[in-house]
Amino acid sequence: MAVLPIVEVPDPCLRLVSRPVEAFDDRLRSLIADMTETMYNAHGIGLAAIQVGVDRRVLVIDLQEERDEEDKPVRHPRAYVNPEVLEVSDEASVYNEGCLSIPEQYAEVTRPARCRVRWQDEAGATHEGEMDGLLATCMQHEIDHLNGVLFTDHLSRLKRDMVMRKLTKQRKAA
Ligand code: GNR
Ligand code: NI
Repeated sequence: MAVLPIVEVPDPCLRLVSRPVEAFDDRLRSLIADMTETMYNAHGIGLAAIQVGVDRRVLVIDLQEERDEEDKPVRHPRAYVNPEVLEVSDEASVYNEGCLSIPEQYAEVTRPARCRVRWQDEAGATHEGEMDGLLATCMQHEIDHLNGVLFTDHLSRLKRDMVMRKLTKQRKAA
């Protein structure tokens, strides 16, 4: 397992449409292991392969909502290969989103509150499930990455410009 460097804006690779996974082999499992380690190391709750420079339709999610006796997050990493949104709710929800590729910037994004998703696991078996709450938000954020879309694309031009200006300012200060 390895912590991989995370690609940040304005790297053009974040705008690529990732390609489906065809081979469910050791290389895929090694990519998933590295992505999982990279996500935890960066204190993220999700990560898409393109964020480590790999244009394949793979993502990992672990909301880490559960805590142990020492108040440390309990880990339940899940990998989603070739995920597809089948259906979304009319009801929307708003969440203050962040992205490891747009470091330390946050903004409220409105998305469908629930979604029905089909995906494959690392062995190629197909699963389907209804998601809500933070999982639905995170899943839609990650699937957006597979299509070259960032959370800032859901904001008004004014708010998007504000986020990008703050990022530039913060990078100059660092
Ligand atoms: O760590 C992350 N937190 C987060 C918070 C709200 C909505 C989405 C996310 S995903 C983000 C990690 C990331 O950039 N995944 O692509
Ligand atoms: Ni992101």
